[in-house]
Order: sequence, then C-alpha cells, then structure tokens
Amino acid sequence: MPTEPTERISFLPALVAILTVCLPTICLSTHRTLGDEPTRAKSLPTPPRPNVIVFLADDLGYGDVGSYGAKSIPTPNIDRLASEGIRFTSGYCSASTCTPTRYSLLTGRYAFRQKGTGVAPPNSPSIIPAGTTTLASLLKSAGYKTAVIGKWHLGLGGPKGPDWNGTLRPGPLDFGFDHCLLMPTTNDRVPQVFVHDDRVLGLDPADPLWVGDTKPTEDHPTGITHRDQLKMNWSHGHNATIHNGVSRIGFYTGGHQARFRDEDLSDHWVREANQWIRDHRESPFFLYFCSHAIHVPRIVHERFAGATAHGPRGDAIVELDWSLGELIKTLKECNLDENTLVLLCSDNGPVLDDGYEDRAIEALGDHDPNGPFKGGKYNVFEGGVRTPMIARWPAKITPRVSDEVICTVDYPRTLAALAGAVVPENACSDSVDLSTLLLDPSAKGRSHLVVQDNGQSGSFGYREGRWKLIRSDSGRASNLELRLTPTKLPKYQLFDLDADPGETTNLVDSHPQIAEQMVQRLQEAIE
Ligand SMILES: [Ca+2]
Repeated sequence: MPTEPTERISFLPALVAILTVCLPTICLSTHRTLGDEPTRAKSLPTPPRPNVIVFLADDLGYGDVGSYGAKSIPTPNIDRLASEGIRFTSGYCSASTCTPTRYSLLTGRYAFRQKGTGVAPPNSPSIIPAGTTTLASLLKSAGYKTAVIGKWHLGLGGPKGPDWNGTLRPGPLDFGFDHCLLMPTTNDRVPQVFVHDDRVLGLDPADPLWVGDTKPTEDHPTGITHRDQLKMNWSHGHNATIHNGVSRIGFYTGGHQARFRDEDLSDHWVREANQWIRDHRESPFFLYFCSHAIHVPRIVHERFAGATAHGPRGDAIVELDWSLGELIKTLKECNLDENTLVLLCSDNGPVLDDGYEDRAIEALGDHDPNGPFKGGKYNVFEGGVRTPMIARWPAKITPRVSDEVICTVDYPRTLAALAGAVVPENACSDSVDLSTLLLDPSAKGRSHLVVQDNGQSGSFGYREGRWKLIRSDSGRASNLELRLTPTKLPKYQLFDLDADPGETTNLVDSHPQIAEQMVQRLQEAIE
C-alpha cells in the first residue's frame, strides 16, 4: 500500500545553510580580533557555499553512458563524475520533452500547471511569466553570479514573440541571469544564431533576421525543394529552411553573418563557459550549462565524427562527455573543483529517429539507450523521465549510489538551501528541498513525484515508493520501443517498479485498491 504522502517540512537544511554560511565569517572575525597573522586566516576551510554548475544534457537516456551501463560509448568524464559523487538511480526530469522540463527546472513548478509550456516554436514569446522566482534569481539574491550558456528553448520576448533585430526581453536577464550565450530554441528549429545577453550576436543591421512559419518567397530553398543537396537528410518534418546543409522546422532569412555552424556549437559554449568561470572565480557562481547534445540534428565537430560505432548519436554522447571534461578541467585549473557542486542531468529520455536520417536505429547495435526501462522521449514510462543524474561536490558529498527519488524540479529549493537563499512564499511550489539528501547518506528523497509528457494529452506518471501509476487520457503514446509509431494504452496502468522496473505487467486489475489510491493521489497532486 502506498504510504501517506508527507510534506517534507524540515528546518535542518535551512539551519545547515545558515550555519555553514555564517560560521566561517564568525570564526574569521574572531581570529582577526585576536590578532592572528593573516596566514592563520588562509588556513581556514574554503567557504562552504558551493559554486554550482547544472550541466543539462539533451535527450540523453539512462543507459547512454558508461556509469549507467553503456558498454560501447566511452564517457570517461561522466563516469568519473559518477564515481566521485552521488550516482542517482532514481533521478528524474519532470517531463519527457525539452521545454516543460526546462521550465520546471528553473521555476520549481510542474509545467502542467501553466498552459503553453509544451515544446516552444521558434517565434514563441517567453513562457516564463515576468516576475517569476527562478533558480537563477534565488541564487543571485544570495550573492551568486549567474549565467546560462547553451540551449534555452523557453521562448523570448513579450506576447508578440521575439524581436530578433532588437532587444529580446523578457529573457534570461529578466529571470535572474547576469549573462547568457544561447541558442534561442533548439537546433532542429530555426534560427541558427546565438543570443548574447539580450541581442542576437553579430547581427549585421543591413541583413536583418526574419523568422516565420510560412515560406517567405516562392523560390526559398527548403528541405523539400533542395533535398538532394542536404548533407543530412530529413526523415519526417524538419524540411523547411536549409542552413549548413540541414533543413529545419520553420523558416528564416537574413542574419547570415550571425549564423553558427552546427559542428561548432559545443566548442563555442565550452569556450564561453570556461572564460566565464575564470572571470568569476572569486565569487560564488551558478552556471546553467545546457548542451544541445544529443538532440537532433546530431552534427558533431569533425574531430568527434566516427568516435563510436553508433553513428552521430553515439558520437554526440562522446562530444557531450568532452564538454563536461573541459569544464571540470577549468574548475581544477582555478582551484574551484573542491567547492563546486556539479549536477548532471538530462531534460528527457532517449529517442532514435527524431526527424533526420542519422543511422540512429541502423547503427544502434547492442547499445541500450533506456537501459532497464521502457520508453523514452515523448512518453511517461520510466525511460522517458528517468535519466542519468549525478551530483558531485568533493568538499561535501560522500561518493555513493543512491536509489532515493530526486527530480530536476527540486533543484531550485535544494540549491537555494545550499546557497543560503530565502525562497519567497508561494514560489517554487512543487520543488522539494533535498539538500540533506546530497549531504547525508542516510537522508530520504521525495515521497512522491508527478511526471508528464509534452503536456497536451493528459499523460501523467505518478510514483510513490515502489508504485508507479500511468494515466493516459488520450489512450496512446509513442516511442515505447524507441520507435515513434503510436501505441494504444489503457487509461490507467499500475506497475511495481521494484519487481518490474521495465513496466511490463499492468497490476490495475490485480491490485485495485492500490490503483484507486494512486489515481486519487495523482489527481490531488495535479489539481
Ligand atoms: Ca530534450
């Protein structure tokens, strides 16, 4: 039977945060009052408030990296992070697509609570309402320097959408970030430009950028009219404007000087992130690094092409791993490694053919992207929402494996507690402070968790201990076997994750009382 869901109201994390923030200051003052030599102060422990890097992978599955079972894709940096930190085996993203997970990771609210938080189109206005408390604004309020580098995909600008040739507000700078270097949407959608703080980087005013969802001129080259010239063919959708030999979702013209080459994305972001870390080594900082790997189009830098036998999808995992390694290298160079908390996660589970012919299916071989689970991106089976999640903070975290439940929606309150930030009343209402789970091997994780798909079809997963309920209002879902063909589903399915992690046996009929309670608990949680 499910246990009573309990609200985790704990004052311990707040107390720990206050003490860890204040004690060294008090000790330092005392020593100074007593007239100690300056060298005495230098021997005191480093400040305990950690620098924080949230390293978000895109579409990375539970089984895609070595420390979670992959055998044929080398991921030494992720594996080292796992062996030196907490490797969570029940680490979840809150949704099985990009935008809703990113929304909830920053706001601490489940995305289904707000309409229009599904995958954001190229001209989407900012979907985070102005004035929202975010993970970044919380840490900024506690004196942290903050930056987001990578894929945004949460819309930009006011109700009319982004003013591509003007100021892109509201945007990250309005949600607590001091600095950003972003891909505005996602790379299978237009446009291929960087947003630097609140403007398109390197835009020539004489060549204005236009973005739209209809063909701008009759002769505008697209993936349909110029398919034979593409360097990576599309398999479904993704057949509008062509840039760098790849056709995308949506149309754009102009901004040629500002356009990036897909192959260089990781290099740009790693270079920017490393410089930003070096520039802010003296202050506590929060870096939200959102790689585009391994989302489609999977176009790695030439030096990673062929790194695995699994084609571009496998090679992109190697590139992702390289990015992490470069950031860790910089932390070490700056002597920041010991007191930096690196949290690695993914925004949703794996997908193979997601719109381009990149041999993801043909070259899969024995590789198992969702590991022991069923499903992936677009559905709420475990493979869609349970992904690698690693927390490494050498100064404070004891390396271990944890089966406790933790979700990306918990990052705002958890990191606020570690930073000593005060969360305003009513903010981050779905976020649970799990700072004790990071610091104390005997601490517990979430008692219950709701997960969703892209948000329109009434698909929810509800986990409470060993039990998992899947509710499917539409009666169908795709990507259950990592193929996008839709599968029919009953409205409710109940699984015992301890006995059946692969969610193969629906227990609704054999355990009707538990099923009924779980249906009610889910309903209460989403209302
Ligand atoms: Ca994604």
